[in-house]
Amino acid sequence: MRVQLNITAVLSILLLAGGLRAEDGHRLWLRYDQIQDRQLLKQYSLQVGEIVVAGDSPTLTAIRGELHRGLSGLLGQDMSVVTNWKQKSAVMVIASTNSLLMETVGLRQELASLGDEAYLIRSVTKDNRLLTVVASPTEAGALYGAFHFLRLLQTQQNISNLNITEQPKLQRRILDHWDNLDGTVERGYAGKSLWKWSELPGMLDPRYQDYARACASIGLNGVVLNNVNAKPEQLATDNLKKAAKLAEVLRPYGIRVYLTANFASPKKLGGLWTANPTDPKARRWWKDKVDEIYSLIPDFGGFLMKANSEGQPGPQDYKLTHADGANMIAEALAPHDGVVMWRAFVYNSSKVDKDRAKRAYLEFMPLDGKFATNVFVQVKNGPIDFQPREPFHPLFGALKKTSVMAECEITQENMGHSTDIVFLAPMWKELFQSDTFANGRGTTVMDTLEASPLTGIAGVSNAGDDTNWCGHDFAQANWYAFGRLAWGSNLSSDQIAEEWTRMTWGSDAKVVSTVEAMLRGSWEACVNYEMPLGLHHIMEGGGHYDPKPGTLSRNTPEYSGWYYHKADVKGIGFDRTATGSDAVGQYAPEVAARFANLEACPPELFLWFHHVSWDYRLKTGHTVWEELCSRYQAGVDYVKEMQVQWESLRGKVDVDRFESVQTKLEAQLRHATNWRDVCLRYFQTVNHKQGLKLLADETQPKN
Ligand code: GCV
Repeated sequence: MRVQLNITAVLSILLLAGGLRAEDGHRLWLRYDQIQDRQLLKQYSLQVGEIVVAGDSPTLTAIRGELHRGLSGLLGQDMSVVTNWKQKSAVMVIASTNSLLMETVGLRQELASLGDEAYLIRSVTKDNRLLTVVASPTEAGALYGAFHFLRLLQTQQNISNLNITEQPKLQRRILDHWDNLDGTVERGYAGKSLWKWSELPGMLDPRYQDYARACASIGLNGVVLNNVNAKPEQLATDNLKKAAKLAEVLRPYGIRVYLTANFASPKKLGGLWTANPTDPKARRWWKDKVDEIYSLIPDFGGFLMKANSEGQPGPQDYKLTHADGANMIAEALAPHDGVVMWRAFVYNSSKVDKDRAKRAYLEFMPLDGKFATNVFVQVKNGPIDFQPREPFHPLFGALKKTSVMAECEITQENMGHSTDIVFLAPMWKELFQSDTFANGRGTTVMDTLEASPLTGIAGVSNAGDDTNWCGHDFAQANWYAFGRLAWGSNLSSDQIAEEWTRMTWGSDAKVVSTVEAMLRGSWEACVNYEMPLGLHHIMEGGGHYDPKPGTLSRNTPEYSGWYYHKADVKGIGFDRTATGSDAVGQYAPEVAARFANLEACPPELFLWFHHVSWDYRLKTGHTVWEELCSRYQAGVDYVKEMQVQWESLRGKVDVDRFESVQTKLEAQLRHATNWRDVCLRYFQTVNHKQGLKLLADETQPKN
């Protein structure tokens, strides 16, 4: 034991001497370690000088605290924070259009033209002194600007001639937590819930503030605290007081709290005999409950609702529509400026729907224009359910008179949980850039979100109470990327990966290029080793981690692999063209034509839309069977390559995180190999094809 301690101590000293301190991932991308490049350090120190933040408010205190912490860490000296400019240079924060400081720097007009939460960062020379001005009409905008300025130093940018203006494209940028009151997290792979309901409201975990800092640093401004499979007790007064305490911690960081609500709450919590929206007592109950919430949380954002979906109660229980249900709740929220985010994630048993992908469109299109103005319809990225790859949801661009927000999944429910490295920025970019043709060519999904009367986006959080927040050090990149993209940033996936890497792992050139390279193709690799060529939903039904392509349940075919791939001796794939379910018919004609055409359909979505012979020859030159084999293999090979890449960083990143990632990569290889082997072997039992030379011998599917 004694020897062990000594070794640990020596190791720590060696690590520190080499500039690698022990790390546990807790600091996320806000590490603020001292800049190693001496010349840059000197230059930055001269340019930054001092920190000027005038005024007093919780948000200004947060800005002061963050700049002090960040700049002191990065510059390796205790940076002074003052209210008046004294030195040769300064970083000055202005958080209102009426500040005296703003007169000094002459930015009044420009600032007045900026929208809420927007900010600018300018290098200004005044009386031979250099100012870096971070200015916004709002305190929240100033906070985002302060984080942006810190990011410039963290990523080692030139800060001499700054002329930056930033404005979020979407108003509500929200993290949805599927957290339960008992501390469990549905589809959570990073420990238990961050919210310690049993300790609240008396005790406040310091991590709440760190969570708020992390979210604000990437521009997120809302959090749904609890699971969409909502317990009515979440709205009980005791729990609301706890939520109010969390709201207090998050508020200075520009983050509003939202809750999910169980539609049957008037009955189950309020003791009424019905939750029917036509019943005045039920309507009254919601009004009173909402008033109570606002008395505790004055800036409460509103409710997220999962209704008549996967067994949850809803207005259809009373033969009413989603609009009837949503509008009742919207009416209660309207006087307080709250919103309802009503989910479009609905599907029926296969007795009703031969293709569950069509259900949301069928139910929601007839309701277009019938929702109250403070209702969003929240639409998942694709028409099934957070599969590794899906085409964009046909409701994007189709709902013309309804506010639509997108729902993405950050937690890797179907992509290796917190075991696999899967960088999701490329998936979200693919979604946002998909052309809906809603108003002619070039109307992307992001365009439709921006054009919506209310605008917003939500991501299902991957954060839990694990020390490193996300279970896998690399999974933090998805939280980061989601925030950056939700803001509406035009950065490429590579640029986001680079930012995150520099902030999280340091700026050593080899580390940056290697981590970036690993991230770059990791999503495509996961698609390949799990469900390539448009295959989907062939995972096992409980944990959604392992493959289970071969099932066909009599009672619930929609939960069986076969329902989705329909493989038989002749062919494979789900025919969603006019000869099949005609799900393509739910897209704009130009999109439908592309998806429906065998030649034009992107190979990545081929088996999503088409049932073809195993011998059908794709544009790649391979038959479908050959292409499947080669893609499964490519996915596995990518993981092997990541192992080699990671190994090359031994000694260049801290030991703890190095080893943790290394162990996870070993598990990822087992996971990927298992998917490849189980799926190919199963398909081979169906098509009786010979194993292919394309696969290495040890992995060749056997007859
Ligand atoms: C919160 C999928 C998940 C469920 C999730 C549901 C939803 O079906 O497996 O865990 O429930 O989506 O989004 O409501």
